[in-house]
Amino acid sequence: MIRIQRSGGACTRAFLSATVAAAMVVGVNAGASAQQTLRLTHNVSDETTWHEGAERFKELVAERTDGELEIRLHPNAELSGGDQIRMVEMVGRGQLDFALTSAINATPMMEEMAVFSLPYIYEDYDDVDATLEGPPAERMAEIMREEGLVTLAWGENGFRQITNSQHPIRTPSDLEGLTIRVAGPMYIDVMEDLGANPEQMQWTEVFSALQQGVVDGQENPIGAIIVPQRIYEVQDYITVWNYSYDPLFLAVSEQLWTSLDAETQEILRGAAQEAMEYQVAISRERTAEGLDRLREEGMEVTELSAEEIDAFREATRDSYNAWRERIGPELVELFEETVAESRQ
Ligand code: X2X
Repeated sequence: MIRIQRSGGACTRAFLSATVAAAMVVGVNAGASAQQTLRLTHNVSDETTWHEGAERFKELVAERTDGELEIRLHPNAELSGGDQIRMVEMVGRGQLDFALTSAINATPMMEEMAVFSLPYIYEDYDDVDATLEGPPAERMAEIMREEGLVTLAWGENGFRQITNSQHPIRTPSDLEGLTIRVAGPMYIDVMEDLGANPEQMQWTEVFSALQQGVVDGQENPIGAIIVPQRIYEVQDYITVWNYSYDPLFLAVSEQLWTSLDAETQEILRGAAQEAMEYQVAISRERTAEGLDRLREEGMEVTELSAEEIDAFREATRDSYNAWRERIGPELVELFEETVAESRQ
């Protein structure tokens, strides 16, 4: 049987809720096979590749613990009232067990997390993989651990592309005056560099905001989000500008983690890594086939030349430099150098 041990110490709310939950489950299932239920929260719909990755994790854990550990999935940030940022904080404090979410949502808690999504720090998947499979990812896991989050595996939201309802975007000046929904603080500065009006908003509110014209546009990855969440129903134009990459992480609250025995930890880590490998693969597949799908759905797709991309890189340089300071130049350099080495 897998045991979540009670540890001594202060009776915080999180401690109480974890022990009460564990006691309830044990109580209900007292008898032949005691089962424990843990909660995984994520902030997008149950049709996304995030959710498919979470389901794979749940299945692998059930299989490898002979059904003793059940992971219950909670999409749409439903355990934090739709708040995708509070959701991560709750896991850090031990109020929820697992989070599967994008680095951007952890940026308000740890500004360092913005390093991944600095404009044009990555050009392609090879750049991304060099950092996520090397020392930069290890360094990020240490930073997250200080906030109570144990990183089990990295997944993929993807390169974020911009959609809008007004006109094709081909140059920075095409963004002037457009109201663009953004997910986190760094993007406010990036959008301001481009002359757009950024508006930070919870993802759960974006579809209706686009539908009602409260905002003109938004930016998100194609395979993981734009296609499965049917953004094409409320947006006519998409530009593939690869301006910012966004990884997912699957993390467990440190409070829960340290209460688990080594065997259970190993099962969870292995299952998370396998599930996220799968999640990355399907996100890339769906992205590769996604543009055709979006055309079929009636969107006008704008693809950019290398020179056109350069114009966006130039235009966003101020926010890159400002965030370089906020994140910490050494950490940014670790990413930049890892990418540069992998390109040689
Ligand atoms: O809110 C978004 O844009 C999303 C779904 O990509 C994140 O969680 C950052």
